[in-house]
Amino acid sequence: MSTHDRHLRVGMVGYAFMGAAHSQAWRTVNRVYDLPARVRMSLVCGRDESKVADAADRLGWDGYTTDWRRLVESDEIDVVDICTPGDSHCEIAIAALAAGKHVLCEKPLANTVEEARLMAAAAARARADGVRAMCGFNYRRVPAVTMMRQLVADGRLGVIRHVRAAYLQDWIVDPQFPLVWRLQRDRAGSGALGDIGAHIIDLTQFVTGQRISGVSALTETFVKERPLPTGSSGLAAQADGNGRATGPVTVDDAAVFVARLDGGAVATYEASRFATGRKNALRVEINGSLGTVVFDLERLNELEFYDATRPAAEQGFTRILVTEGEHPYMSAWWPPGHIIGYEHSFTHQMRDFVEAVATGADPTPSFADALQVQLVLDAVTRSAERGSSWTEVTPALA
Ligand code: SOE
Repeated sequence: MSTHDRHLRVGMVGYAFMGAAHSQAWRTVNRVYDLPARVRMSLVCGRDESKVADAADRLGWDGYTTDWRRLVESDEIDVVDICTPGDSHCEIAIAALAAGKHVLCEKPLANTVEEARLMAAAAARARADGVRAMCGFNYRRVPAVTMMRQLVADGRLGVIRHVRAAYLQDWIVDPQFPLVWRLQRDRAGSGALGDIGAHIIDLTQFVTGQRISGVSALTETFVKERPLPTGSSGLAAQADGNGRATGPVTVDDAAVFVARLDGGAVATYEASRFATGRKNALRVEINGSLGTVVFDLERLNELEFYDATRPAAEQGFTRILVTEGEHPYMSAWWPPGHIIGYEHSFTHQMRDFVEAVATGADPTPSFADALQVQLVLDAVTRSAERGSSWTEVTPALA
């Protein structure tokens, strides 16, 4: 059997926004990349039969089920892809790993540190049997972000002094925007902090190779009561027409913190859903002794680089167009100069995951890496609860 005859049969749980993004990537990955295994989009799972049947058809899945346990235990499935809200990650992932399935789980890994620890332990146990697990922090796989990491690793920035990261959205500025699951602690774990703050925590640790060791934080919930949703409870939800039925918002709308990284850098982080006009604005700037690098998701094909080692007369920020075959992930796409978008980061994620699973390598970020992000989220929450007091990030092995 040639390596190309090897198939990985994927079962995906959840089919909303993230499920659609993952489906697009599963559909595309073998068309773009030459990989040691072929993906089969075997089964998609959701609770509502008519909706999941429609999703299977629309997103390109061979079949559907309304029972995630059936999917996880099926002999016809090799990989379980978890795209549900955070409150079900732990149960599904642990059951899938115990059933010998490789697992890809959306971020943040879990709703609590306790769950994340259980998941990381289950992944470590399953690894001994050749089972692999990875958490889906897709922005690592934007080529400009991967290149940023390479610049740091190659020493082009020298000693990292500052990390400045912000992830800003504005989709709940309107107080009439309904109480969707992302605004409920029991479903989502936290608000802007875990949903988008987790991305910049992971991204900056990935790029710098340093881990956040302590934080001082504050969080705020600006709108404390919201109308209950009708119909969809996702990002496209509408408020209840009569405007009377409301419920409490139990998560943060914004989280701001300063941090120390274990390699000596100091950092600022801001995650907000109340940054009017900022739709999905993720910006990271890193200042080192030899240079600065800047990434802006709204211009994701570019990197700004200031190289302080160049002759004084030639110094200044250079705009690098990260679209060439020399750049990470890019040679398989289009001819030079052709840009890519948000969805490509998921294709790159599937590329790396499939390759790792097929070759027996360890995919990253591992569940242990994602547990460390969870520990940072937890330190931020604890610091904010205690009036921004300095809070060390608990070591993963504690
Ligand atoms: C909603 O805030 C959201 O879809 C996040 O859940 C994603 O992780 C992020 O990529 C875009 O915004």
